[in-house]
Amino acid sequence: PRPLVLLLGDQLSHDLASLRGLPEGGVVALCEVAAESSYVPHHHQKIALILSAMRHFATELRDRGHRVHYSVLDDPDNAQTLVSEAERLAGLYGCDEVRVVRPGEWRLWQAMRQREHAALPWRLIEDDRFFTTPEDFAAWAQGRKAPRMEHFYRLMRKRTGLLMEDDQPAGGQWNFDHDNREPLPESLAVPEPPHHRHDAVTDDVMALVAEHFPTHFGNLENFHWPVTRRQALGDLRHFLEHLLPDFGRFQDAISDTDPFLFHSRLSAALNLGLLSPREVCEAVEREYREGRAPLNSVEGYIRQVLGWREYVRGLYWTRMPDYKRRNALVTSRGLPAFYWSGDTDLHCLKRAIEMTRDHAYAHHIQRLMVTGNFALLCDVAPEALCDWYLAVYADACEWVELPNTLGMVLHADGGLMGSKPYCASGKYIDRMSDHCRHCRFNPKQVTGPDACPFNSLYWAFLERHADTLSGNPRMKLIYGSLRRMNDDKRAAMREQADAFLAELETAPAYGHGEHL
Ligand code: DLZ
Repeated sequence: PRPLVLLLGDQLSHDLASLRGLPEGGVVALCEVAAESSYVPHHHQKIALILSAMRHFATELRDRGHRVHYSVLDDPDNAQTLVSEAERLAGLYGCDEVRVVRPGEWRLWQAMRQREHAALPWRLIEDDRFFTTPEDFAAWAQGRKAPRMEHFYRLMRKRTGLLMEDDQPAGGQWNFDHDNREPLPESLAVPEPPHHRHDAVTDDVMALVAEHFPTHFGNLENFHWPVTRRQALGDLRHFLEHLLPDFGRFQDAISDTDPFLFHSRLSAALNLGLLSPREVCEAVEREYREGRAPLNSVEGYIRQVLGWREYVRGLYWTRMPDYKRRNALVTSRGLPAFYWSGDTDLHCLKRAIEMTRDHAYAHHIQRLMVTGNFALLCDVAPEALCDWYLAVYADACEWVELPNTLGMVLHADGGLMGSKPYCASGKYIDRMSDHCRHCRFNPKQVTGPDACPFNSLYWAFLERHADTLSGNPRMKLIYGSLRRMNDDKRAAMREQADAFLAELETAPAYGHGEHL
């Protein structure tokens, strides 16, 4: 056989299954294609990261003796979609099959599966860089009425032995979240994040991105993503030494000035394949075993990577393509226009969007409780919000972005990702952040000209969706409070929220306008 191995932009791992046992004469192809950079208006830094990492990886493969074809975006012969470009190259090199590892999106998986029995057959290979395969997950989920991450996570702990002492969890508990909810103190020194020097490859790619995608969101000024495994390992070391010990306790805190706090920001390197989830979890566990990091930090981190990350991937592959069409709360509002500009008086939203624009990053709790929560409370349609998250975050691949946005943030999957929606009022944001003191709205007021809009939106959301949500046992308390409110107060809140929503401008869908 003379295979062409197609490597995608998020398959940059030297131990990738399709690279193993490659026969003499096999060709490895990496393809920059217009179709992948434009199906959503990806952030400048996301495109620059992926293309620079692909170009560096191609060089590493050549250094290891592989025969590599690298298609650049502006090659006039480039067929500009992954499937057609791979087939063009297979013809060019006289290859008799195309091999590819399961991509990170159902859209591509489907397109590739349709070619399995073509004259030039495609061979699809399982991705074994994760702790589980979609098949494993399906077997676990089968017959469970309500699959829950917590059960899955415990099984994964037992299976891998991570943070286990014999058959018991380290420290006698599976979960230390109650220690992980500290707001930030008045003053706090956060370590400087690692900066990587841009080499000529990254500079070239940055110029290409500025030239080809001038209307896409974001800027390139703060580009510090690791574009090689070596740099990613440097970021991992930085996280272990400087951030992990405090990661846990400040995990849910939000700062008006610091976009990163004690978060690892390893998700982009993990999702592109520069780091493996196993090596990251093992390194984090070692910090606990050797007494350098507390268990609440270490367990909290491992739960993200071993629990949530694998769980969302399992849900994605076992529920697609139906999952993407779920809209349990039947919402239809377009994306608020200020998600593309940051131009809003709601200070928490303004800062989360500005940080996203400047870094192609916001941490979990900003994504969930600020931009996500606001969209939930405004009945933004799942598709509109999901496309935004997929576009603006450097770490966003659909397998992880979709369950997190459609499921966890918008509760549109009817409760597979979370047993209740993560809706919250301005009071919660005030407790966990220092945004409100810079904001013209008052988080303690529900109605009136100075009231924080999150408050009336929150109660109006609960009212609007009472049919779907009030029977949920985890929502009982809050619906009790709503019922005890007198009618006048409820009417005033509803009016305040309706007036706000009536003024809220929405952005045109992608492809119908400019995104700056
Ligand atoms: C996101 C992205 C972009 C912007 N460009 C490319 C590309 O030119 N070539 C490529 O192979 N992959 C790219 N990607 C990543 C793919 O979109 C990603 O591999 C699939 O969506 C599956 O996760």
